[in-house]
Amino acid sequence: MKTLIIVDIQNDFLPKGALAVNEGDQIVSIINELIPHYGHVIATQDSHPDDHGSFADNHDEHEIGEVIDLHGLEQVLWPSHCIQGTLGAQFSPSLNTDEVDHIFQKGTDPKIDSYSAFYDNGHRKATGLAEHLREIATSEVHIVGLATDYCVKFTALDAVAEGFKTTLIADACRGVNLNSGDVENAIEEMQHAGIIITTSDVILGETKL
Ligand code: VGL
Ligand code: ZN
Repeated sequence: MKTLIIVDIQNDFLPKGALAVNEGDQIVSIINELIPHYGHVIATQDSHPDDHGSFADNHDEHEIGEVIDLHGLEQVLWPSHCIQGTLGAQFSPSLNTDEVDHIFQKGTDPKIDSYSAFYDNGHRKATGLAEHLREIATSEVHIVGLATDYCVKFTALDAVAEGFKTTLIADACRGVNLNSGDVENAIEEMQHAGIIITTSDVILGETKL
């Protein structure tokens, strides 16, 4: 059985959001089209407390985009985003969540960031997603969402490392591109790790409804 993992389609990552990903809104209708092609659908949510260590606002001496040491790990500083209980943390109203079977939240610990939906950035604590996928007998995951060079990449790398056959649907993702070439490099890194890179037209044509 195949599972679709929809990464962080939240208002703060869409145009006008606190950490807007360029063209992030353009993938939502593609994701809605993909959803009925999967036996199981998971959506992830970045879910930060307002004192989260990844927010530049919480470090007087530092600015957005700087890389600091956060409790022993390199951390990019972001604008405050996806704060628990805010509109920015909610799924885009355009995303069809009717068929979403399970929601996994990450980034709740103020001391450590969590780009992957499987583990925090230090690989210290699991979210339970891998166990969940094994429980429902998924052997294959397909990944879409935001952002290609952060949460999508680290979720995909952990998925393949956990032994799942992993596919990235590239046109159903968009990236931050803090440095030019970040998205291309992320896709190359995923490919080298054994992740299959495809496009939505292949998936939509493959599995006729
Ligand atoms: C993300 C930066 C900070 C993401 C989350 O969803 O890719 N990026 N928090
Ligand atoms: Zn975040």
